[in-house]
Amino acid sequence: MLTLEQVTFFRKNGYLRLERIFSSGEVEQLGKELNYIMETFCTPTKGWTGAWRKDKQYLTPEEEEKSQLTAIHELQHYSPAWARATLKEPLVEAVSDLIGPAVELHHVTLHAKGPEFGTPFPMHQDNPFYPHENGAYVDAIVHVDTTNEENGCLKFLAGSHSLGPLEHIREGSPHLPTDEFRIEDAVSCPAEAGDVVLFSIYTVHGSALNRSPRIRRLVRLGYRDPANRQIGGQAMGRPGLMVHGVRPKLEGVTINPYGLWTQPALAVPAQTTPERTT
Ligand SMILES: O=C(O)CCC(=O)C(=O)O
Repeated sequence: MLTLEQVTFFRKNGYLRLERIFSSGEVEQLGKELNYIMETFCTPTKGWTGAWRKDKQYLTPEEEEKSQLTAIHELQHYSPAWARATLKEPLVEAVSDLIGPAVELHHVTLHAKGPEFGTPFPMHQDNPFYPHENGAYVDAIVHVDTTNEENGCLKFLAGSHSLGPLEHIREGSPHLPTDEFRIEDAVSCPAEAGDVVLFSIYTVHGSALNRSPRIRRLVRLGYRDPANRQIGGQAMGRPGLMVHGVRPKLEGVTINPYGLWTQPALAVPAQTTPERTT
């Protein structure tokens, strides 16, 4: 599915935009079911916490006060359009070209930035939120809305995935020191509704405020090599849907009748990881 050029771009930069994975009809249905979920089950918050919120790179005091984020996990438990999205053939084929052949869905998370004061995300890796034994893990951001500089598109530090797992500040939501990892140094990755942006669990990324008059809705689908065992954090202990290939047999690892892992203790010491709430 991916061209050699696309694979080379991902290996070098740690991210890759895939155009038009979802048709306009599919995006419309995804947006409709997402709006229902948000209206029915969600309460907006101010977004990620921590001392970074006082850093003028990200927020003025007024913006800090008014910033808004709507988040919810596991949309596939609420809506068939989102259940189908996790299995979308060109998407899972692309992910399998990067970490496959076997690919397991790990989680689904919505980040909807409110209009005018849609909260920014400080530079971070996703690894501290759901650390795994290795880097065979790709996040796929489904763009329900078109993104640009005005509404807080994704921004990446190109090549930063090669740094491997980094220590994060853990006061508030895990994030990197704002003076060392500056959002100004990141490459913007604007995308159209229906596009998907892939990035490594180790790629440093963030996004600025949504200053546009409209909400900005992105949904993250986390995919991993099923042999890459989780160490802690979000969705720990829960096997996911196989979306490409079949589950390999791993020594001592089974799924019990409750649908949860039975597996030997990890050789890697468990890290203290906060539950990701957004
Ligand atoms: O939604 C955004 O703008 C940022 C998303 C993000 O940082 C993440 O999903 O890890």
